[in-house]
Amino acid sequence: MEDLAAQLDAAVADAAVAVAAAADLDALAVLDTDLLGKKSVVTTVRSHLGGIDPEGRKVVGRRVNEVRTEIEVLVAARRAELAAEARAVVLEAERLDLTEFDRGRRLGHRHVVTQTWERLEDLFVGMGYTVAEGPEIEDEWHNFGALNFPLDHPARDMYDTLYVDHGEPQSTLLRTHTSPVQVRVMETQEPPIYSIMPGRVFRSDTADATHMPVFHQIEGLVVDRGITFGDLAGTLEAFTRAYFGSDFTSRLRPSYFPFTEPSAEFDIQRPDGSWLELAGCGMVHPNVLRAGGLDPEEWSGFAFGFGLDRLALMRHGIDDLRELFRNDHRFLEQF
Ligand code: 2NM
Repeated sequence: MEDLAAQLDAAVADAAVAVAAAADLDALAVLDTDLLGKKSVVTTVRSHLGGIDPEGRKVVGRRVNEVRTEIEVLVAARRAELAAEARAVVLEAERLDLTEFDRGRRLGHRHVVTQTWERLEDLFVGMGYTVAEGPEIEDEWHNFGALNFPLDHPARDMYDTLYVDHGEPQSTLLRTHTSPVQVRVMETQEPPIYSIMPGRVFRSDTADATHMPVFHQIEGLVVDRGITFGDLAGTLEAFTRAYFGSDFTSRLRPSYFPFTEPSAEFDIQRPDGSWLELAGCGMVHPNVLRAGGLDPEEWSGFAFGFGLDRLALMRHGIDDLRELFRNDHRFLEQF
């Protein structure tokens, strides 16, 4: 009996050393079996209990249970310790470097093209214009026919049109300009019309510093009684001073568009005296008024079209259009 008690005491002491030395959870699992399983001291001592007197059996039996519990506690404590270490290793290995995104949790802001878009809207709304929008997928009539591009007219080749596989061949397309919205406004609204049409347009162009297959335009349309070329020039001059500042001025140069007659290019002059081509414009062609359901004897009007992206580039001195659409926030956050 003495002997069994000594064996049990030694078993606890040995267990404490072995458990502390267990290097990982696998080693600890093996040790758990050695210390408490079928071949362990605890189990062996218990199997000898039958051979001792009832009084001694009670004492040694109680001691067996105590030792068993002590060893279980040792193993459980070491298991918790090793599990915490293993978890710390995993967490460290899975750590993500998020410092690039943690610059004071600043709010995002609108894209530089959106800012330009909204600024132009504000400016024209301030001059009494309404804002109109229309579909990006158009029919051939609204994009070309109604705008005085007869079928097979070479001017259609000025645009690298992206056609949509729907209906008759070449009957459905991604709008190449926002002008079809102007036709839709004439169809649905009685003059006087003072509207701008901002939007996304599409051409089958290869991206380079000055072209993108998807870009943005803002066009304007005025139709009223007695509208003249002087009204067009005055409106664009007022726009120039409001948008760029009173140290800028503008001029019109003769040009050609199928939907306007006469047609002109609109240039602005910077304070340093240099000229920059900014937009196309003209008096709405009588055929276009008729296509919109208006009588050219009663109504006249002017229209103009700006490239929105170009205005954004100019304003910030950016020299490559592609930069705007790379979605690199380190670039875009500058504006
Ligand atoms: C431009 C240049 C010149 C224009 C004309 C019309 C409409 F529908 F009234 F005929 N819409 N847009 C126009 C005229 C657009 O963009 C460079």
